Amino acid sequence: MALKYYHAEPAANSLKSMIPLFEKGLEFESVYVDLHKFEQHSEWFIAINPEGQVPVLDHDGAIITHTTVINEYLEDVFPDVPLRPRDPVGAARMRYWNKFIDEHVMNHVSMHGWHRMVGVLARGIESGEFEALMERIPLPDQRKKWADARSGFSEEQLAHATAKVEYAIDKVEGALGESEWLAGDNYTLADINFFSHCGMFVDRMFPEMEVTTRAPRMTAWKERMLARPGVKEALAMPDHTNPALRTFTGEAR
Ligand SMILES: N[C@@H](CCC(=O)N[C@@H](CS)C(=O)NCC(=O)O)C(=O)O
Repeated sequence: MALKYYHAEPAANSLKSMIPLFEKGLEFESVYVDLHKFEQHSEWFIAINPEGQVPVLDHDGAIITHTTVINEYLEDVFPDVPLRPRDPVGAARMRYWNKFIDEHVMNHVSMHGWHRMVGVLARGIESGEFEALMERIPLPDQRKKWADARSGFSEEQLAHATAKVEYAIDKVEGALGESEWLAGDNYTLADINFFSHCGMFVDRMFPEMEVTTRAPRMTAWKERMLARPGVKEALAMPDHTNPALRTFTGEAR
């Protein structure tokens, strides 16, 4: 049994499938893909994932992509440490949250991240070289996202994304008034999903939202997440982000 995990920094999608690997105590070979050097669009990586995105799980040669799919796969193959409720209603609740986060949270937080970080990176690339890099991106939506990040997302796009993030925070805060974890009494893949894409850094990314006062239950939940052994191990993985691009507060450097 050999597991290989291709990933970038421990944040967002790369973190989301790394946490279950650690929670389940699985041994895996970590393969770092350097997004700053566009390795995700290089020939060797496209041969593994034709969509040119991380993360990717290789299990004995079977290639699994997309974090929610990877996490359910890990659950099916390695169920001993469960991160999905075993009863169908609990599993449905968890999947409801995963669908909500994948469709209504992830891309909106990501737009702000790209605006602040990838935009700076993309604007640092000479015209001509940038267009050549764009040609190597297999997914048309992703090509557009890179181009938008370079020119800067519009105020309207960013305001819409902010409203989606605020809606998600309030929804999560409400749910945590009903149960300790998002999908009920147990820590599940839904918590891991929301933490990786939003809960882990939303207070730093949007200080004007005053998240700690607006969402005290979510703030306490974040501490419970940070105390999880798998979360600790995943967050301790190397972070090669160029410090000049680590601008969660958005100041130009
Ligand atoms: N739906 C995919 C999204 C993967 C994704 O957006 N990965 C990002 C990193 S967080 C990526 O590879 N970005 C680089 C690029 O698209 O050029 C998943 O859940 O795995």
